[in-house]
Amino acid sequence: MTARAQIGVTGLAVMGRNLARNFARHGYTVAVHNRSYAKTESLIADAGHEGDFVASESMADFVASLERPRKVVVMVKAGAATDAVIDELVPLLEEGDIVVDAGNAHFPDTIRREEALRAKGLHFVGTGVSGGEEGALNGPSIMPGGTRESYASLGPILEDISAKVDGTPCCTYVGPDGAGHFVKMVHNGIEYADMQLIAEAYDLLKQGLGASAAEIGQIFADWNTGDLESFLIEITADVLQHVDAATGSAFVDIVLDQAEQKGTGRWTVQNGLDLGVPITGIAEATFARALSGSVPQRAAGRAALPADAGTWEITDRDAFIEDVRLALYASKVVAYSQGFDQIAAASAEYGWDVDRGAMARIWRGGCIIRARFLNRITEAYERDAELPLLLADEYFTGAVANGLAAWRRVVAQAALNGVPAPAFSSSLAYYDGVRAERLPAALIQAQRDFFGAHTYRRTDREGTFHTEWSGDRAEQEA
Ligand code: NBP
Repeated sequence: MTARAQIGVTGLAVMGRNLARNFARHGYTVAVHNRSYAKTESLIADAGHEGDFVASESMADFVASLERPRKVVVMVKAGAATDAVIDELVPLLEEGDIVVDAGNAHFPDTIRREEALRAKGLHFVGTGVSGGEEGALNGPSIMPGGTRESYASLGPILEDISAKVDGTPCCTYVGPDGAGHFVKMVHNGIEYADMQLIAEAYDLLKQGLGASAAEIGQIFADWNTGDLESFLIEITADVLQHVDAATGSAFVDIVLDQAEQKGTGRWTVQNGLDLGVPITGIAEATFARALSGSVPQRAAGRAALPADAGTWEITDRDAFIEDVRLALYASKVVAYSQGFDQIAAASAEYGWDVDRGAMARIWRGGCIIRARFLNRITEAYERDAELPLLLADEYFTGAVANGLAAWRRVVAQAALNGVPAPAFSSSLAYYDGVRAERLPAALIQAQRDFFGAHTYRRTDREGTFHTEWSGDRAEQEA
């Protein structure tokens, strides 16, 4: 077996197959392998003419077909399958070789695997890949972690096959060990929030205006020509205008209203809790999916709970649509601001030094949350790389202030008319919380000191204090 392939892909289901084709279409000689050989044969039969593939049935032949230092992309089911493949690969590799896990691994697994492979002299590059099968084929957004040394040889190849926006690749070095998979996880969490906000906007337009799916689809299509322009708004317009062939109804009206998830939203929320970062937009979106799937609870609620709500009285249709648009934009800014806070907190906690502006830049193309708006985020971090709150950047402060009154009206109308808008309303609550001069957290600290002697700090002098609540109520310095 001549070692002539520049890169290898093992795991040739939809994602791996398309990534391998993408490498080949860019002129790389690609070694390909899959546990069951049928997928390898099918790739060669269907796409072999697209470039130079070297197919191997065994892992040993696959490894032997790669130039050194070997670059092996593992694209299998996240979890035990990834460990099984790594265990099979590692004895066949030599010092300096690079293993790239491009699946959706949970970042603590990536930290563990990177440490184990580093001890054997191998590079382990946990890499986020977004864009689904279409992105994998035509240019995804790629978020590689691992060592800078590995990026020197691997990075140019990944940049080459990534999406490009204004000639700039949607791929850059993210940071050590688990940083790439962490950033991909937050990307997916933000995707949850973005989708939930769009769904709430749709519901408000539907209930408020009594508009049909197709009419709302047209509203989204109009919005996609402005600040909200994004892949998710574009596909929403498309989905809402799609008609079910079997019934002739709007497609969205025949889909069961129970949203599913694969777990990256849940991981993002769990990590937000671990780090103490209030990612309320992502959390509400994740819980909204959970509520939608709570079948017995919804049946009981539907049967027993009165609405006691008002009825919509919209006199100016265009003004209401504009209010919902502004509320959607402002809530979206909050969700992204929170997600970028989480990246900053994790970067500090795990020592990653992630450049947030660069993350916004590589999400502009290829991935599910690609949007015009991300340019604004990159610009904000270019103005101040240490920006403590994205919302407080001058552009976003202005953009949100412009829609603030509309945002309040929409959230109030949703509450008054009994329409659930958890992500809209919690985003507004976050906005009001983060800008508040003083929060009722003071009372919580007092309560904690009362029942648990947890102590408190004072506004007028330094130190930590405790009041003898059950005694003479004298204050002591703790
Ligand atoms: P799947 O997640 O469905 O995994 C199927 C692949 O894993 C097949 O190649 C299968 O081999 C292999 N595999 C399994 Br399962 N167990 C194995 C084991 N013990 N040893 C060796 N190989 C094993 O494929 P996918 O949908 O292409 O996704 C691949 C990765 O990319 C996943 O981590 C996914 O989360 C991630 N991802 C997917 C998307 C997407 O849109 N689908 C987007 C972004 C990231 P076999 O053919 O022999 O069964």
